Amino acid sequence: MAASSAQQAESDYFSNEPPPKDLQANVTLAREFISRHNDEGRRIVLVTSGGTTVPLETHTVRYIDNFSAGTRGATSAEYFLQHGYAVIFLHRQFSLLPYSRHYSHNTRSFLDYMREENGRVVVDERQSADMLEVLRQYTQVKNQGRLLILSFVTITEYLWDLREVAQLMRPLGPRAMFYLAAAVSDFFVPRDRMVEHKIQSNEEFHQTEGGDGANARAPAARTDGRKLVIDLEPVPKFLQQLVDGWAPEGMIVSFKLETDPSILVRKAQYSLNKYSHTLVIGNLLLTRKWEVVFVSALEGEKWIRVPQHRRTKSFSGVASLVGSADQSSKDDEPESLLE
Ligand code: PAZ
Repeated sequence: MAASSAQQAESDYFSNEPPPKDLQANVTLAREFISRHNDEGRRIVLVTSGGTTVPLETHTVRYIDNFSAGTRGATSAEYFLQHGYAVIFLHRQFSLLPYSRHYSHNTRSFLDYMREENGRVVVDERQSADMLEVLRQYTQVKNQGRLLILSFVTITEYLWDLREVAQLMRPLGPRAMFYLAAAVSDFFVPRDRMVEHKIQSNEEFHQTEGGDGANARAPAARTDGRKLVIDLEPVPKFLQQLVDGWAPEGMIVSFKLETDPSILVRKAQYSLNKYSHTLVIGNLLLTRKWEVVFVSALEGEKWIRVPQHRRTKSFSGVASLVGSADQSSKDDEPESLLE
C-alpha cells in the first residue's frame, strides 16, 4: 500500500533529523513506567510543557526560542497527579516542574524560605504551612512512582521523544491521554541546511559551506554581506499522525495559542476538525492565565474563566480551571485582564 503524504513526511523528517542522544535512555524509562502503571490499571497522561528551540548551527551558539515558561504544563501535571493519573512530564529542560515550580523561577531565592536556628537550617514558619501541603503531595507521588520527568531542548528532540513515548502508550488504548501544552515551533532549520560552526558576522570569516557544488542548498541561517538571513522551513504537521499512526485510541487534548482574539476560536475549530483531537483548548498570550476556551465536537465552544478575585500570578492549571472557575457562554464579555 502506498504511504500517505503524512506518513511520507514523517519518514522524511525522522530519517533526516538525528535522534537525541538520550532517546534510548528515555525510552527505557518510559517503557518501564508505562508497563508498571498499565499492570496496575492506572490511567497515564503524557503532558508536554515549555517551548522548543530551533538551533541555527550544529555546534549551537544561536537558536530561536519562544516565551513559554512551562507554567501550564507543570501546574496541570500536579492536578492530574492529584486525580490519580500517572504522569509522563515531557518538558523543556530548566522550565517549570510540578511541585518545585512553587519555589523556582521567581524573584525570591529558595533560601528566603529558610532560616538558621541553633546552627541548623529550618523552614521559615511563615512558609511552613504552604510548603507542607506541597511537600505532602510531592512525597506521595514520589513514593508511588507516579511521575516520570523527561526533557527536551530542540524541536527535533521534542518530536522524537513525543513519537517514541506515544508509540509506547499505544497498548493502553483509551486509558492513554496526551495533553499537549508545549509551545512547539512551526518552523525549523533542517539538518542538511544547517551550518556546522558559529555563524560569523565578520565578512572576513564567512564560512564557505554547502559542499555539493551546484546542488548544494543555501544554509537556512547564513550571513549575506553583514546581514543575518534566516530562511526556515515548515515543521511537518505530526498531530494527525498522533491520532492515526502513533496512538489512535488515546484521548488527545491539544492547545492553540494566538495573540489575535478574533481568530482564536476559528483556529481552535480548524485544529479540531483537521487533527480529530478530542479537545482543543484555545488561549491568548496575554490572558492565558485567566481564561481559556474549550472547543470540542461534543460541546462546541465553552469559555472557562478564573474569577477576578482568584487571579494570582501563579494560576495556570486548566485542570483546576475546569473544577472551580466560572463557566460562561461565548456571549459573555471577558473581564478586563490587564488590571
Ligand atoms: O508555558 P506557559 O504556561 O507560559 O504557556 C502555556 C501555553 C500558552 C504555551 C499553552 O497553553 C499553549 O497554548 N500551548 C500550545 C501553543 C501552540 O499553539 O503551539
